Amino acid sequence: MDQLPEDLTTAPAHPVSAVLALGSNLGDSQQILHDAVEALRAHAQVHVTAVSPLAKTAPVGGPAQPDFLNQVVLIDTTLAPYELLELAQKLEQAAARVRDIRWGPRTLDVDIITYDEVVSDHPVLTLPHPRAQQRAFVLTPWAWADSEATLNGVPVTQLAAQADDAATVQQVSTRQEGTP
Ligand code: PH2
Ligand code: MG
Ligand code: MG
Repeated sequence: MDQLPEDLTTAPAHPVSAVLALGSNLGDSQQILHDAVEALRAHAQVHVTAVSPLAKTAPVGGPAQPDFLNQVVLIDTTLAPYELLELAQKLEQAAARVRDIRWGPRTLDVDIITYDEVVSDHPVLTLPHPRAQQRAFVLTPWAWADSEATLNGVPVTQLAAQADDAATVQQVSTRQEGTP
């Protein structure tokens, strides 16, 4: 962790806000996302402030693969950016994620979309997430969770509408709220 720039390893003195994007298209995706959100809620240095509805989304990039369930979670945290990345990877491992094909199917992907105002071009953690701006599977559930959100100064609602995959994103009701 020594070689990482200080802005990725410095824990904030006061909680800062961050945006996480979750995705799953292998296994019981709804349960996997639910468990990941519960693990975030249980973490002493994470305060979950909003959880988006689930989005059913067509896969973007990679090989032919099943549709995804995507969800965005807003948090306040006292973890440093790199510590938050480690937590994201721990959640992925807990979901028995096997890293094989880039952009291929996965039980759980947890990406940090933004962390406070931090801008990083470090290959270990690029902030804001370099592809979020083009991805309705991130932007649309983010806008559902926070209709006022902006990314790089642009309203997330506007970016979501412009994204190539916008038409594939459908809100799904959860098992708890759902009918039989
Ligand atoms: N994640 C990717 C690549 N493509 N497509 C959808 N719909 N949802 C994702 O979460 C997703 C993707 C790489 O992480
Ligand atoms: Mg991803
Ligand atoms: Mg990822």
